[in-house]
Amino acid sequence: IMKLGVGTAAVATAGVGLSAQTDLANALAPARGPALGAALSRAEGPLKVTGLARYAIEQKLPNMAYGVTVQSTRPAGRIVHIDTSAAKALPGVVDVYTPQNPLKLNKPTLYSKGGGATEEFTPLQDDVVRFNGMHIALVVADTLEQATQAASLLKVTYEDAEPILDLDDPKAKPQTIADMGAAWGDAPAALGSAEVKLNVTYTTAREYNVPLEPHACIASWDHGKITVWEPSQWVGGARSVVAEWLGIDIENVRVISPYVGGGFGSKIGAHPHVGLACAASRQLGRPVKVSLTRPQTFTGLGGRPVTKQNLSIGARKDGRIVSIVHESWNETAIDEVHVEACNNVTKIMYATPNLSSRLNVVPVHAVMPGWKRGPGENPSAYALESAMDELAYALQMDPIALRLANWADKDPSNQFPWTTRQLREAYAAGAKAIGWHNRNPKPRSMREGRELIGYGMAAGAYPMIRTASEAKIVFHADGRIEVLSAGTDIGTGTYTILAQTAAEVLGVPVAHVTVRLGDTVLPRSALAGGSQQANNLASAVAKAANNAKDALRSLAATDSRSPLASSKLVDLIFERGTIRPNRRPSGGLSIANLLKTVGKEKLEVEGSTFAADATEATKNAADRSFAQLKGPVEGGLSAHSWCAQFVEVRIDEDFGTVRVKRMVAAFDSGRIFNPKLAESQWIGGMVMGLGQSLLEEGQIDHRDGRTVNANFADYAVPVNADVPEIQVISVGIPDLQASALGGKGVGEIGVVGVAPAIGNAVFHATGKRIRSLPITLEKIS
Ligand code: MCN
Ligand code: MOS
Repeated sequence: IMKLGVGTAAVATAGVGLSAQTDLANALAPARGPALGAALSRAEGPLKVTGLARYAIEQKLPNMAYGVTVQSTRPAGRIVHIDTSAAKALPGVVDVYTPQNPLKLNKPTLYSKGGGATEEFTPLQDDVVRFNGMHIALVVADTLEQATQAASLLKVTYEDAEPILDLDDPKAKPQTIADMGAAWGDAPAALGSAEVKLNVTYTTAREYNVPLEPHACIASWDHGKITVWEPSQWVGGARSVVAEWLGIDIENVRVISPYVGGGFGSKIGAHPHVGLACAASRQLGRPVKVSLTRPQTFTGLGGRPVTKQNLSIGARKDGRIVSIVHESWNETAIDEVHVEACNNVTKIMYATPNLSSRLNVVPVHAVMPGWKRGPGENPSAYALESAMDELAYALQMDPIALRLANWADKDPSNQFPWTTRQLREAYAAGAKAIGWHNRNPKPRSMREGRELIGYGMAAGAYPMIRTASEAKIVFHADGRIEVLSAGTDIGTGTYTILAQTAAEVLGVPVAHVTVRLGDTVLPRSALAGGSQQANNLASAVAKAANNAKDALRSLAATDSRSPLASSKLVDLIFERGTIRPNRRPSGGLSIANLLKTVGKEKLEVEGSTFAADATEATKNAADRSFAQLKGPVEGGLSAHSWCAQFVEVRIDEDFGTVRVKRMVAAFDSGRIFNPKLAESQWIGGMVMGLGQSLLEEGQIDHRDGRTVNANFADYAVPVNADVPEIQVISVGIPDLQASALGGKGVGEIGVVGVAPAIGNAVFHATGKRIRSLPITLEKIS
């Protein structure tokens, strides 16, 4: 019987040396049964809830200065002059950097050009105003209060230019991203002759990631080397960007990120304020901390851009799709390109003989957009799965039956076989749990008192991105076993599942394993993004653990001081923390005792999933840029996680308020390493999808391009009272072609398909089709 509870694994944190390993933790560790797959609580949970977890930006360094960025209040044009005299006259002010007195920063390489940067924008290097909220000055002082006050005293003179503020501005110049389109067959012709046709346009709002821990960093320059404490989903990428900004060798940069208070995509890249902190620290020869305020987290970096998608679907009367014609547009920065790949789901979900898809970006005077959970897949599934519901109603078919009628046996975009696709199982499990077949499918047919009742469903996918990782396991003679990796835990459970993985392979209790993460001095890891870290990194840890078993076996069998000397290697097994000959259950000794007996303080073993012939350069490229990123079709197989989302909504007929009453989703993420954590991930994604559907919308003031609701009061996200009963079901089976341990991505699939399920439910309840997010009451009534 598995005992579940808090603190079941221990964790040592980067640089802090704290350990949560307690008798309690030991008592709660699984008594028997496999460690991987156990529903353990987060290893670092107790440290976080007791305040012992020291986050990156909580480091207290001697002589630290504080930098506050000043942002443009105009959307376009140039800065004529910044008067810094009043600010400089204040006590404690160290310096004020502006385009007139800049800090030198080189332009970093954008991810789409093979670098690690999520924006090329490099503050203070010219006088151009690109958007309202752009960093135009950095004020550095001895205290945060002094810097904040001084920042308020800058007098900026602008020369305005005419801004482009949204997608539909006639002045806007859309650009087609030709190489991200998709086409097969003759989609326009097939559409023209289709028996049933649908042509719909769907839009999504500007959305922000706004993790609870705002973006901030501490940079400490010391004799040609720099250490940066920065909440990061990818320390390797941040490191390469810092090296580029400063024009120094990457070996002289260390990035540390022990804990991350959420990122949701916004902490994959180091953003421009980090560059400012680094350059200021070098200039001043003292540590500099730059924290964005909450409002600045809406403008210092971008979230999911506004998207617009036009979708035409042609079908036969029996429901078989004959053609899909798709075109999308998303906002991007005025002089940079961020593509929201709105065809990612469109092109793989259904077996259509003809498809064409074109992606466009529209430069506007706004902060460079970034990734927000399920970038591409999320808006893609929104349009496609809403349109599928429209088609189901046009054909008078059940929406699930329509989807099954268009089941894709292989990936339609490239004819590659799926690794696993438990989507039929997902439809069935979700439908059963919500009572799908008991509903009356007729719109506006179900009610309770003043409330209209609606049921909606939608499906979705998220790719299994395959990247190589490394890990090291250190066995200490005092019994501690450490797993080391540069990967990060952004609240997902990396600390926990890596301990579980090592424990599983080594046959030791999970509580004996401590995990150290988030530091570029540690072995290279896949980034915590694109739902790729858990599987790719756990594979490397498993490999290291297997290598460790070999190393320990040969130590036990060959060292003359070992009581197991002269055992046959194949006879030695690992069980409950001991190594013993297979046929002698009582003849074991613990790994720690083995090390002691042979006189070793510690044993270090590495594991890597890089190809055996991978050079240092290849490994570095994977660690520092997107150059080596392997997509979901690596090796001629198409690997994805899948979901089927179901919701029940209640709509107040008089007020048009939508309440989501129940959410049920079935997921195929392959083998699950820790059901408690995976469920928490899926539920978190679904709650984010709920916010996207009903609440989240960046509002832009069209007079000056300002983000009006740049705070948690006005940018609404779901609170507990908005969140209904949520049920998640795992229908995955181990997928050994997707990853070495059989898992697929978990972190983002939960946010895919929620918005269309809710929109479809709103239609079912009201008979009104809302084709833009968020679905607010003005749109309903
Ligand atoms: N997991 C599992 N079994 C698997 C795969 C994963 O049990 N087969 C569980 C593990 O607990 C693992 C977690 O799911 O730690 C997430 O794994 P994975 O899907 O590989 O995602 P990453 O580790 O790469 O994390 C990034 C992912 C992304 S891309 C976004 S966006 C997102 C997400 O995670 N941001 C998050 N979930 C988040 N959760 C929190 N709390 N905060 C964020 O910022
Ligand atoms: Mo997730 S948006 O890939 O960090």
